Amino acid sequence: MSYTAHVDTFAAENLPPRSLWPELIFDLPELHYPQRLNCATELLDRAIERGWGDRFAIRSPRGDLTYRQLLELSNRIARVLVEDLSLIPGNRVLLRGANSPMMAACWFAVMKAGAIAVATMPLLRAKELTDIVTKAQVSHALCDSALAEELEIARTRCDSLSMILHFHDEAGLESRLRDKPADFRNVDTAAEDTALIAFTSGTTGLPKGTMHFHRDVMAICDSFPRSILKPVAGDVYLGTPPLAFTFGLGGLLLFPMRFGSSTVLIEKLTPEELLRAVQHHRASIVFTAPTFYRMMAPLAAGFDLSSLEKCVSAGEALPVSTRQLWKEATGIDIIDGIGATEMLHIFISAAGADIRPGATGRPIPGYRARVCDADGNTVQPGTVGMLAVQGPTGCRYLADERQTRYVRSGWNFTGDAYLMDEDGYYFFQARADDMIISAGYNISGPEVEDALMTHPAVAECAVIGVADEERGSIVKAFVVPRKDRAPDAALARELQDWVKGRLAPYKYPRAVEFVPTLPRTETGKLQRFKLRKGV
Ligand code: 3UK
Repeated sequence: MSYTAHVDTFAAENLPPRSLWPELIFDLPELHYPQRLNCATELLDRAIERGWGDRFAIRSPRGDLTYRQLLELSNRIARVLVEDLSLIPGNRVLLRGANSPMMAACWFAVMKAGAIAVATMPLLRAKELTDIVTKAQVSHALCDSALAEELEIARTRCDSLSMILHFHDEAGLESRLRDKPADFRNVDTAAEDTALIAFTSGTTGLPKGTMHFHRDVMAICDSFPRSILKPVAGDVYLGTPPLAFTFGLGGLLLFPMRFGSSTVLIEKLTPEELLRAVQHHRASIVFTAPTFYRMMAPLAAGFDLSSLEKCVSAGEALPVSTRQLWKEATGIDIIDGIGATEMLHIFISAAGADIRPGATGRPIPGYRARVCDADGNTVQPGTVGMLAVQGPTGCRYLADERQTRYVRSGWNFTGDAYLMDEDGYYFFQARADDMIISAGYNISGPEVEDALMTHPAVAECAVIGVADEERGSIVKAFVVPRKDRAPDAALARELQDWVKGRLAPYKYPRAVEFVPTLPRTETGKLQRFKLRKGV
């Protein structure tokens, strides 16, 4: 590792041993990168060399930045980090803020300085921040002044964290930028130097930190967008996932920058606000979660969405009924894609004529996948098993024993039950922990949800197994009814009959509970474990 540019060698020391890494494949010529690579040089400095300096890189309610302005702002922030806060290459820098131009510039500044970005979800509280700061031994933090409080509490519990600077604060980071020159010499990092540590929340245990290299950042830009999204320079990207979630980092920052497009960064969006923003900014590409498409569909007619061309959905399975509702409302067939923090971004997807409703798609060029039995052997097409994937990116947990659970025999096991058909299309079944075993039958919670969601009275729903003396578990549905339907026993019966008419009858929900909302993460994922625990 003598070629590393990291002076602080924490990352290299805490990577899993190479023998526990997944096998990495670089089949495609566009995924061959030089040994020395800094993703900020590639995505930002190069953009100016390509003549994109005067194009808008970022648009936002806080103002717009051209590529040149974004470069200069990032350079100044990098200087503050290095000259004022004694940052050295390899240090971990926590980034805390909702999506904004400043958050994006801070991310690039950290890359330029050869440090490691640890971006955190805006809603995290002191306890969660403490766990992350401690685990990643974070030394510096750049934090939106509006979110300062919880981080200050965390700081009192974290010895490693010595420097916090607030942005969106004239007395904070902004005051230091004024007298900094607008140039900066990027640290000449190695392609395999860690660029970011992305934490995955999970439902149990301490958060896991996934370590990704400068090369990985480029690899996601040169796979999903090139083969599936097929972007053009005039594209305008917009969406909801936070930059702290790698779905958002890729879709709302890295991909647009790779292709000279612009991105709209807005701090918080409701479904209605997202539609209004598409109309206002004439967005052509939207990234969001399935539930957002579902909630936007009935509102879409009230907006001019003529600029919209491509809609990407990830984070959880896209119900067929949601795909249909969105297509009826806008004429657009959603691009579903499964990604994971461990893999950095999407690895199975399909667009255009390749879309098959109900399927996530096929492994995207650069990646390969298979469906395995409990021993890790590939099963026949049409058989449900565990999904395993390989590609140019993969799982490397920061000092974590769970590495050997995710990576086995060189393959990444995402924890998802999948089925591959004869044509090589991959059909999501359930998270392994969301499979319900009732009276000896294997029932996929999401499959029952899909069936329920085709009923016109169902706005949203979640299906789990609850303990039952006789059957082991029974299927229980939590249903958010549409406003115009009374949540009563008659509706519950109607829904049960609806499922019986569409799926094998043993899958119908024996219990139905009506609720006003469902518990979801900041990234739009259903928290079925909360329903199981009854919290
Ligand atoms: C589930 C899906 C069915 C699946 C992510 C795109 O979601 C992302 O990362 P996370 O680490 O969660 C990973 C898990 O989420 N999942 C995601 N997408 C789909 N299930 N269909 C889908 N389309 O269980 C997976 O193992 O939060 C998504 C890009 C980057 C990401 N980090």
